Amino acid sequence: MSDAKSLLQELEGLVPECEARLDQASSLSELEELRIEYLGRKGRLAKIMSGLPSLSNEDKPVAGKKANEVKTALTELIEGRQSQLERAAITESLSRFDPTMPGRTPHKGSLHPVSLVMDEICDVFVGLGFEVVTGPEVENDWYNFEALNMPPDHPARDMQDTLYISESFLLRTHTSPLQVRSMQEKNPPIAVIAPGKVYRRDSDITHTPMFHQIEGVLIDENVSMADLRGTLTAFVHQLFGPKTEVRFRPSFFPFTEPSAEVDISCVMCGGKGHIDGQPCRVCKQTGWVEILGCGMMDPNVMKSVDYDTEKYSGFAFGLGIERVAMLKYGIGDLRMFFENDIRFLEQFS
Ligand code: 2NM
Repeated sequence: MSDAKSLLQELEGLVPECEARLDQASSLSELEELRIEYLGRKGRLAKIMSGLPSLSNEDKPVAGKKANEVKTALTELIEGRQSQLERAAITESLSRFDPTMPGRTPHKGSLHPVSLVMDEICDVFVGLGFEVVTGPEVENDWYNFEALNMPPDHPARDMQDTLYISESFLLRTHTSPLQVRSMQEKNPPIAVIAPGKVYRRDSDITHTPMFHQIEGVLIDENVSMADLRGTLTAFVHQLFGPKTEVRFRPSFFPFTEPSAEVDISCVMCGGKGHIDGQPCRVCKQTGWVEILGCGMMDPNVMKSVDYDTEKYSGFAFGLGIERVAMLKYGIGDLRMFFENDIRFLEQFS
């Protein structure tokens, strides 16, 4: 049977002994070594406590209680020293911090010019009371063609080379299917714009198989060509400045009748056709550039969504984002948008 008294003495001795050695631990790793020496699984405390089973039954709980007290005291001592060392490390590193050193500017990304122009155009139409709608890029024949006055045998389907996914699914060739969906969901008055990616089987220096469009539609009682003209003129003036001239030329689209194309005075030469005596390459000396297509909704489109063509009329329009972005930023080559050259993209931050 071990001597309870000597075990208790040994236990009590641990605390002042450890305390005396704390100052020698001048780093966190040295302190960790000290912790292991005293509190580790094979440490001093554990070693003393291995004598516990041979104590008498009265002495065991006394020694157990003492052991716990010693363990708490040692832990507190070590943790106290630990926060002391940590604070010292922070103070030390701050003393080496030079607040007068120039900072390193983090690299900041920028929005793609197509996104910038898309956002800007949406903002203008939202300001005019339109709602922005988005939807699937994979469509079926009915939404992409049939509902838009292009039945299966319609020659207008040749106007766009469609990318088919299967017999009945295709990649939308314009964002008009979104307007058809909006019209199905809501009765007039309705004013929506649909921005998004569109796909056509076309690829050369002025065409990419994927590009971006915004199309819009407004339907109410007594909507006229004058409303169309006023709305699109307001839009052009906000996007290109109030001095920009606007002209409407007769054109054709399957979903509108009558239809028109809108030209604006050339943003490069101001409509003069030349710059410093040199011919303007943006408008090819005509003084005008085309920016969008539009027209009054064909009653057949309204019928496909069960709108009352006696009561309602409307206008619709569509434009290509890349084209507008080229005009706005003076970008000469469509391919720039798709190359992701950081030197090009950085210029739009
Ligand atoms: C254009 C030109 C003219 C158009 C028509 C529709 C819809 F879905 F409402 F019928 N959306 N966009 C439209 C009309 C688009 O793009 C040159």
